[in-house]
Amino acid sequence: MTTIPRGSSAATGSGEPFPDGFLWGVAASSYQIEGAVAEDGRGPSIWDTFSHTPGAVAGGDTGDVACDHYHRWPEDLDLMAELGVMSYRFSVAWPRVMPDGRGVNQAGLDFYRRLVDGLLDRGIRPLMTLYHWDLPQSLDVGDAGGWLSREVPDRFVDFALVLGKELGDRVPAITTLNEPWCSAYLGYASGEHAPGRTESSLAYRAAHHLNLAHGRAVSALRGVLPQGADLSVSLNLHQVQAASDRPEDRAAAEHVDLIANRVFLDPMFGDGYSAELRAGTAGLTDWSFVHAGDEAEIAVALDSVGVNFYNPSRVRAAGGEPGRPFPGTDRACFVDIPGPHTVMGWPIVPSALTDLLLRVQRDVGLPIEVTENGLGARDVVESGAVHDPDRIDYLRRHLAAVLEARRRGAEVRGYHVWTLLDNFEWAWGYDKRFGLVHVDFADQRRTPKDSALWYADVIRRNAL
Ligand code: GCO
Repeated sequence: MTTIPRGSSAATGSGEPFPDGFLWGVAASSYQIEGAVAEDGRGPSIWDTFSHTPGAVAGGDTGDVACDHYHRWPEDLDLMAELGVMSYRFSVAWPRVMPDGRGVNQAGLDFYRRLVDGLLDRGIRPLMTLYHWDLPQSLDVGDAGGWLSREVPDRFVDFALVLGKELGDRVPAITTLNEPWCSAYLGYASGEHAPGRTESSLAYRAAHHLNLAHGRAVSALRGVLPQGADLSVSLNLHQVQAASDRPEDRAAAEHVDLIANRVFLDPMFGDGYSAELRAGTAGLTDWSFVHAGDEAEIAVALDSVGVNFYNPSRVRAAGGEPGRPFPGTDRACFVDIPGPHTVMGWPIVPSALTDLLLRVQRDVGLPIEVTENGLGARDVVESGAVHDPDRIDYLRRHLAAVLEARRRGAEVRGYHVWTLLDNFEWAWGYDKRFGLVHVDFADQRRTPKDSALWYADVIRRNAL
């Protein structure tokens, strides 16, 4: 049993208060923490397949064991309770509940019922993510499988309804998709994520079917959830900057905003796929996979919106000096942003979070929760403690950015640190640690870092 050392707090705050009722949370996802990948009837996901593909993940790491959260969840929920966490954003492993994407595995469903009841027993609000990338492998067969298939949105509705009927009476908040941009563009254009496809044009078909799955699931859930259920989607919108004032660089930034952000925002919250988007991608796709009525099905009413943010992006027009292509297009390349960076190579620019939250307030106009924000580092345990001042500084500055966005009109009602436990960081494996709590993957020992003590103090005082 891990306990939070009493009395030791990383630092006293500046005193800037958050509003009464502000939701302080942590976020995680099934494949990154659960392990037990073949236990109690769980079937394989596309991430089981991908992580076992030689060369796909740093160090050959997989989610086979991860944080063993499938067995250790009571201890982990106790840790959250000790920190004073009020909201836990977790995701459901689709293949644990529906191993072949069609039949229900009651043992898998029972795990999530125990987890949810454990959260409620500890006074922690469950925020359930339906899809955090672990698509059942059985739904990704052949070249036109997975999110390229028009059948998968309906399988997703089946999955959403199983969870809605089983847990809808006790889970007050459900978010349909986590970062559909990653699923579509990293999964089908760059190949950095499962299923590892590398054709830019495929990303748009996948993005559309993810949008369709989202809209259809929300409509279906409305029919089985109690009044007052909060339905949302969690987006990692790019806060994208032009590398210069040159017209071609500004055009590249606008193009990236179109294909990476508005490809989701416009159909979900606006008026469908714009003529600008269709024209801007004419070289890659004809959008014939969008059927009559699809856009109306996607534009369903939501109750809130989740924003995942780590850093802004900066792009220039493609061509000229070499650079990392932006997934899904041959018209833009990433360029670096000068200044401090994390070990992930991500720039630290808290003001970009303020700008993004104000954009979401303007373009979406729903209550906002920051559903992910955190710092990856290479933390080490020294004499039973983990000193992570960089993470404390990162979190403090981004929470200050949330306060600034609130001051300027963004209705931000909650914030979730990514993440409670060091875990499987996708293609980076276990080398990059985002947790408030250090995990020794050799013996699963949990050690709260200084940032956990600092966060507990912020929660207690409801102030920076
Ligand atoms: C994401 C995912 C998380 C990551 C986290 C750190 O945003 O990519 O939702 O699963 O682990 O963001 O990269």
